[in-house]
Amino acid sequence: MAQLRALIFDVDGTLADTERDGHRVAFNRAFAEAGLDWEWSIDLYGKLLEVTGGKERILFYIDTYQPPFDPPADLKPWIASLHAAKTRHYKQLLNEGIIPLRPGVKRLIEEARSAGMRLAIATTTTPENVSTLLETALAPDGCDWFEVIAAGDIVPQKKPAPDIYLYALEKLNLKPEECLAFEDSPQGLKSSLGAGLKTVITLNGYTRDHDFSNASLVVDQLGEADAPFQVLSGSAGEAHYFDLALAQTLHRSS
Ligand code: XBP
Ligand code: MG
Repeated sequence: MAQLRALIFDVDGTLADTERDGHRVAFNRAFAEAGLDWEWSIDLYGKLLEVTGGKERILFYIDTYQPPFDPPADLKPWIASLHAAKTRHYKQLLNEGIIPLRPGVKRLIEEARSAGMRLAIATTTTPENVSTLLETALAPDGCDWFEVIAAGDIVPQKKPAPDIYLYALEKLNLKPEECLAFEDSPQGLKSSLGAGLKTVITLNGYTRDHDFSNASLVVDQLGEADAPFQVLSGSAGEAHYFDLALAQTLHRSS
């Protein structure tokens, strides 16, 4: 039986609840700045999350909700510059400190670090979004806590394809059976499972009604000693919150 050597974390929805009050707001600010009358409501954004990646999400929105849209320039570079403005607004929101890490995230990462567990990130979002979140919400040197930060356009296909997890595994030089992944979405779970990783799901407002039956454990949050998690599926034994001992137990179980 392989030893557990690394924890690999998704970012949006898993480390922090970034989508509704972060990414969505940043997209809307970029649209307004560009003189567009597009407004992504909380409900509409839930539907748009089906498509991962901000540039891909804008293209999907144009195709589905705005035809026939006549872009002011070539579509791809125009979307790229609109998306760059969105990234600027998103980082500004993070710098305002309005989006904290989810319960238990910092505690688990600190525990894993002290125990010598290797840490990695596998996300669809833009690399500078990840570093800004880690530096503002985790620790000023938070990026250095992760051996591999696999993010954005570095792989051919975004989640639900397994590419980003396979990339992280390759950089870690580890096999999937030596790692445990943390995700929040069906697209993320498909990606991590596709790379052969056992996966823990922490649900959020946008993902709580989805099917996660193939996950090793589904909880509402990682939880804290004084704020226990709720187990939605799988077994957490006697645990009331997610710690490294539970990660080891899940990793060992078939
Ligand atoms: C979530 C996503 C991302 C963000 C937007 O990624 O789908 O697209 O919503 O990020 P994950 P960008 O859960 O894998 O972290 O606009 O920077 O693409
Ligand atoms: Mg996610």
